[in-house]
Amino acid sequence: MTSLLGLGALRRLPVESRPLIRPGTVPAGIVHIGLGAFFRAHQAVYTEAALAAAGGDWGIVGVAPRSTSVVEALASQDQLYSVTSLSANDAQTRVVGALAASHVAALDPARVVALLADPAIRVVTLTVTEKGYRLDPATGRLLSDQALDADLAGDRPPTTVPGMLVQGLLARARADAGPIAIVSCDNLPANGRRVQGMLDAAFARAGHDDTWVRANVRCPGTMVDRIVPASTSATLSLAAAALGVVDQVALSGEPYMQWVIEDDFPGGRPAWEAAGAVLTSDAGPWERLKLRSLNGVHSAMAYLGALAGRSTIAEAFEMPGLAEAMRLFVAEDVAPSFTPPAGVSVVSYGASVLSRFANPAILHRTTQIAMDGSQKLPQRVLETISDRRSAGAVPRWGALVVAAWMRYCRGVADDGSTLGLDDPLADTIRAAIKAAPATPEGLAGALFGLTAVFPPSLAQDEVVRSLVVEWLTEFEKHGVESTLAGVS
Ligand code: CS2
Repeated sequence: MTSLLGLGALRRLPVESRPLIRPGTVPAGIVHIGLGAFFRAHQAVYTEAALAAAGGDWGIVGVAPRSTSVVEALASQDQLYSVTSLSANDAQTRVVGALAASHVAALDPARVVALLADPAIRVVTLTVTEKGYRLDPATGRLLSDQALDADLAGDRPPTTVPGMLVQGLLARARADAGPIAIVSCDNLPANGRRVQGMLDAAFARAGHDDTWVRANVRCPGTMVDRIVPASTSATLSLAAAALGVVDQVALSGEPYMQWVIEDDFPGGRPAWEAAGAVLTSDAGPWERLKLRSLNGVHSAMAYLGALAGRSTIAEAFEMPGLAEAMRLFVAEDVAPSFTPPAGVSVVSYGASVLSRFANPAILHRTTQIAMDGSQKLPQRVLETISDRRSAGAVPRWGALVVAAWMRYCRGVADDGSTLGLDDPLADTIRAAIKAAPATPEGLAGALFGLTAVFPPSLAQDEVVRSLVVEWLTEFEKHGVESTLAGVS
């Protein structure tokens, strides 16, 4: 049997696959919550490159909220794992050495609180997905549920992300352990301000004094970008072939990556700029650019592709008319909806996004991206539509995306096969659809009524509703594939 990746295997790896730093030698300065593929192929890669270029005590302690499998595998591999960058005709595998340790919060919640109160830790980064913040997608307000309220009452170890942060920051204040930055790396709108708002609301609801937090905690906003699909057995085989050892948690992703970070770190930070990140005073324009053009198009392709039986984004890209519809969506609806970063053309950015989505080596499942639509739609599509409506425009392509999501929510593809609805609001969505007539008008009426997703101004907008109903009617009559083939 081939041996496992680990410190002992490093010398036998091909030179170009070895970590950029000596793993296990850099003291921890960052806690990262959410040990998923995206963090390991993005922020960890940037941080390792920053450490290699500029040094610093910025090793990362990874925290998986619940899942034990990645933490167990990492423990058996001395915290090492590999990322393979895949383009159409090239694959480059490299082991990342940025992780100092990893833990499962659910198994040892007190450890997470203690880490946040450790003076050596000066940055907390988060990839906990949109729903992990427990915020209402339409308004950004902190939700109320049993687990969160019990965490905020503070009479048991925390299980939710806001609960971990509140209890960790209270412990840090008691220990007077110094200032810290809490950095969301999720695709939320104005993610820094959302996290700040979440902390403010959580402290207020729990009745805690937040004087220390106001003086010592900053929440810089970020824009994060790299396509990193869920790993499959093919990903692991590719890594094993390149490394000559088994990596049980190998990842693959596109070669492209980008990170724009607001430079507001009261306790210091790694020299991420030495690794190619952009440090700025306002990530907002980058964030809107990426959420509206990249993620908006991604979600559109996921719903349209899945409805038409395409299992990956690259396969969906081949559908006649789809790329053209997406090009028109970006040019006619997204580009005029906001002011992009200086010197950036939204249309050119959109074209480069489409060429990334066409990468045939990236097997990104449409159903993976389709997940959690209720949490994603507002910032990816609805803000574009609202901004265009405020300008008096008719956002036909934005309405196409909303219609695709609504049809997907019915749970049936155009060939009659079942589509799973994986969404925190799945029960509410299913109940609303069931209670409405099975017509395009009925479906639109049921889902526009979801106040957690659609702001009242959009739900009551007759222009938008009739555009959505028109697309739903086309889908019902001809199916998604033929509807798109008619786009020009
Ligand atoms: C995707 C993103 O799963 C999704 O919803 O749209 O994960 C996307 O791949 C990344 O944001 C790309 O940076």
